[in-house]
Amino acid sequence: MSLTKKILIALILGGIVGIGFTFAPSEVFSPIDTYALTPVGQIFLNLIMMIVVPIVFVSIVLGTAGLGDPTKLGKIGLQTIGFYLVTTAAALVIGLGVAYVLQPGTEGTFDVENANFEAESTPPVMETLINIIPDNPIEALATGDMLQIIAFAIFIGIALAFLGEKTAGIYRLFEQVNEILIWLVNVIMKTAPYGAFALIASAIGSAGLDAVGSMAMYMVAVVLALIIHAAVTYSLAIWGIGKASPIKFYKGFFPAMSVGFSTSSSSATLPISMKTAQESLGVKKSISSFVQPLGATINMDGTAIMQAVATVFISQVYGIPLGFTEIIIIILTATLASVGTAGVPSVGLIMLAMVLQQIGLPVEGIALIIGVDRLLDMLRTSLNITGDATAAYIISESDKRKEAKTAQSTK
Ligand code: DAS
Repeated sequence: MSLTKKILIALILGGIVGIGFTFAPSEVFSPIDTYALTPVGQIFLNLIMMIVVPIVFVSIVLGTAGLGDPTKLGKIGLQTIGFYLVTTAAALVIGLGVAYVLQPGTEGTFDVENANFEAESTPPVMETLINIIPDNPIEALATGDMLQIIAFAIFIGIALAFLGEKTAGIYRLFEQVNEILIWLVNVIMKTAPYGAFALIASAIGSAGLDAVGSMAMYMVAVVLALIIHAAVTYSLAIWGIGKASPIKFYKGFFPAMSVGFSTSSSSATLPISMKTAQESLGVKKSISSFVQPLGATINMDGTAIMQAVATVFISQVYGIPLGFTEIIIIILTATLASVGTAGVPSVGLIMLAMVLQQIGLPVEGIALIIGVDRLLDMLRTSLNITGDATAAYIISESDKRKEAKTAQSTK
């Protein structure tokens, strides 16, 4: 049986077990969760997190050096960031549109009296952009500061491209380290079904279904917007620019989406996302190694959708109307907010606090959605990494067409 099927079965079984646990007394669920589900899930998460920093660093060094001509790096970089900004803005518009149509905050009763939420502070966007250049790359690697790791790796890759033969040995060393890391990804992926089962059973069992009650419309709005974005925005890009079948793309990328769903972490899923994009979708290694790590950090369309729906939901619950100016501020803030945050579980809530503060909505409104956020985080993380893979796929396909045209014209 293929790994994809094993993960799918694990997710379905885990979901059923998790729902079963919501009806069991906590004396039954807690020990099973504490001594079985959580440890198994955390070990799986740690195993894939263990190789994230080395694989991102090595992949980007090789990806940048592999692009060879630095002007090509500039072109790929501009195409990548352009695609990310456009799709994130589209995601926000879809999220806002669905929220205004469904009006999730006008149905049901919400306990605003006791709502309280301590927002973690996030650095101002300008500070984040300046700090992309690391003043201590070893510290960046040690602390897992993804944007700084990416910047440092790009500099090393450009140097390798310029130095060519002089540093051929170093380039070969990076290639061999990459082989080791890919071998480790393959081994770790064999544990994915067990990790996926444990993570989803624990998440659903802990969240409980009672939290879903009054939040049903909010959840429906988020899930509907996520589906529309995947079915329309990405499919149009895959079909229109990638000249390929979106169905084939999603079938090929499903294993990575299922790991993103299980882990709720774009960063943790990155090794599998890149492996799947390269092996199942035929994305060029040099482009995948550059576009996907960058996307795992700065491109989070699923998160943007949650933020758009949550902002409208909270404005409706508190009876604070949003004008056109506020809508523009939401789109700008949410697009920029995702630049500086790594793809880890529930990071979207921290960024949501930034958006709410910008437009003067009560940050404690986040307390209303936190109960169901873990479940939605699984879905939106799957979408986040799919957006990164879509960018890598269409840029790789257009690059292949350009190379074929050049080869044709030189004949
Ligand atoms: N879990 C985040 C990610 O890894 C997304 C989020 O929190 O919204 O992409």
